[in-house]
Amino acid sequence: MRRPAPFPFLAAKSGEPTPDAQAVIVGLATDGGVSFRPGAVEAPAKIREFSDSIETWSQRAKRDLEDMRVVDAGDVSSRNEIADSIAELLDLAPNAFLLSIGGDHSVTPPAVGAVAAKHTDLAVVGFDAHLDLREDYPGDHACTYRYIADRGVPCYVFGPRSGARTEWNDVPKVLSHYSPSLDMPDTVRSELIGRPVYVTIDIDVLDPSVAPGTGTPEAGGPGFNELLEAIEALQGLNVVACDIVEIAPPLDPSGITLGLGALLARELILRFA
Ligand SMILES: [Mn+2]
Repeated sequence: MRRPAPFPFLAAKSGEPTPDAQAVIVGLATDGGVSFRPGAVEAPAKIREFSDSIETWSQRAKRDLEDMRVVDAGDVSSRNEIADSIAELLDLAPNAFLLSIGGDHSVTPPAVGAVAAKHTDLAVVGFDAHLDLREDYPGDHACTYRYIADRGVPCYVFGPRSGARTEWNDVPKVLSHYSPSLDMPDTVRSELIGRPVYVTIDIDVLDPSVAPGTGTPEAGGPGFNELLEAIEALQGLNVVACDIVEIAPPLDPSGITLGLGALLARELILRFA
């Protein structure tokens, strides 16, 4: 069950996706999987609000959202409904690029499951400060890549600098690639060429000085431009869907992280739709 957003993301039209939509935005407004500080449930609405403060034109992408058919399909507010809702959106607009705005990182496994059902041979590229390879955890946003890999979808994760000893030990068994750097080696790129790709961006991959408004910040991360460069380096791959997760508006009183999230959402649509 989706409910319409009170106002749509920048330059998007509120409503149901049409077959000719180039991009579909959906909010996954749930944070029941957090282990520490909640608040990500508010991110879809707040990122839409902040999107009003940025331009539709991107000087980096040399493209304007106003020239595109972008639909904002509203919000899903229960994790149990994510898979069905995304399957429905992919049926309505099979050729559209899908951008999900979370929510905590526990929204990603069901979203990936729905996308993998439509796009065989799907691979996941993750940007994250955390390994998220726990087998189970009170807040299961710490199990994200484990759950996805258990479903047979390979995970390539960039940026982790935090994990329990057991998680580090499991890296070679569970992940198809891991690197602290955001740069994608040619060997990984050649594995991904020709297959559909889902990109999940946990905002805590960034240094907390850049993106402080998140539940489990981890010092020692890259800046925003490095993330944009890593995303731009994915062009040429068949990126069919992305998500942005773990922005927590109550922890972002200045709005730095929300403004950054809105920019990131715009760039993803302009690059991949
Ligand atoms: Mn994380």
